[in-house]
Amino acid sequence: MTSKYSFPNDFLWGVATSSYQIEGAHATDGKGPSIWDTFTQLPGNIKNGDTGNIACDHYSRWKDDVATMKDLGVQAYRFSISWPRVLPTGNGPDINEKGLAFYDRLVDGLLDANITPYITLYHWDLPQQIQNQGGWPHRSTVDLFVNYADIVSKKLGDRVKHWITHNEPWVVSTNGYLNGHHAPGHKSWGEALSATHHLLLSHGLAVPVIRNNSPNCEVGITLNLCPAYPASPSIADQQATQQFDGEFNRWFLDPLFRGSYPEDVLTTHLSKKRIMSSDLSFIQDGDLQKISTPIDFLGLNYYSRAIIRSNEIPEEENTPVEINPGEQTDNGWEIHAESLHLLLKRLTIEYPIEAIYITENGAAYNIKPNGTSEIHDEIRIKYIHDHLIACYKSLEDNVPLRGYFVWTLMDNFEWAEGYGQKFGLIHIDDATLNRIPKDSFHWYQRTIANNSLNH
Ligand code: IFM
Repeated sequence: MTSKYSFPNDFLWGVATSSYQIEGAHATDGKGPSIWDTFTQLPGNIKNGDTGNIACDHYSRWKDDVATMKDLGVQAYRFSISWPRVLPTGNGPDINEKGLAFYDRLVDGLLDANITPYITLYHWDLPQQIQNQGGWPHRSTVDLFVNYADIVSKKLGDRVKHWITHNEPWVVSTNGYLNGHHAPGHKSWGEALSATHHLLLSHGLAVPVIRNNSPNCEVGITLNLCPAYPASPSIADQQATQQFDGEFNRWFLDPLFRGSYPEDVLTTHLSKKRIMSSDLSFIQDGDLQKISTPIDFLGLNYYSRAIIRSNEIPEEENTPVEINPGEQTDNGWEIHAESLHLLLKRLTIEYPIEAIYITENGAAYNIKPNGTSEIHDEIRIKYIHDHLIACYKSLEDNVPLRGYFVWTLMDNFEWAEGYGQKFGLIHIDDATLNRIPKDSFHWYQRTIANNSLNH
């Protein structure tokens, strides 16, 4: 690093997307239904009744999108594979060759454009048929995922050398099986905890399979982590913060990097009767060893921190709140870049993590074109700029941070929020699906070209 905010020469700049959020269904090419196809059809689940049926139509427009990424100058593109596009019922050997061919062409197109593919195998679009058989709370889904990982890595592993098994297992289990905000919309502690375990187990079992099919590759998993701070110094707030950290962060980090679930969280689940100890039989002998199979990197998705106020503060401890949330993005997430720096340091101190990529970071700002074909989103530029400073400081602190992927390339289907929340560097015209690069696109382009924030 030579001048202030110049990044190391091998620092990787990228953008990220996911299949259901951008591709569009194109079911006539053989894709089977996913749980999101089902969930979005049910009235009331998604704002404005939006669906991913068309999304950004990336499935048809991928060549133009790759050309745009080349123009942006990114060295890497993180995208996900739609499991039911490859295996319509979720199970092999019933492969949809047209679906697999789509990703084959995309990988070749990226490599021709000098963009390294980073593939996420599971970004939430579970084949509906697997959900019909019980979904992630059922152990049978583990083997089905490993089989799917095997098929995809066999086909693409000669060219793809960076693999992410799962995206944000916390969201899959919590939003999918505990609070019902996401597909399949269930509400059960028992299901949520067993889903988490099976997601992690399927990750651990897929790692050696992918390595075998893709010589000299890197394999990791992406977690969304959220640093937590007590709103006041009261004991109750500190305990609630420890509990939040346990459920949100350590429940995933500990099994992956230490081979055990955090005892304090298990005790809380049992004492609050969220689950009975007999129900924990989904954790079988040897599972944690498999889950903690060493990996090459951790993918970190960072957006915000949490400020925790206990709802059980005893009268004598009624300490006034000392930390209040600061400015927020348009979806109400507090902007706190320094927490990313502190989180990165904590990860390297507390866990044996070889390398980290920021696999997602970005902001929802719902700015529309102003009548011209320009979108002035300085606030997104500031958000990304400040988080890159946090990355820079982390590199100075010797965090093994290898790269940064903006979430996201283009405005897309933001799950239960529909198309209302816009995280993209590129605006998509609702009527024509034409792509319009925002000011943040041009700013990121200069940042990559200079490998630096000094421009
Ligand atoms: O859009 C999502 C993405 O699919 C997973 N991480 C968070 C993003 C913003 O909510």
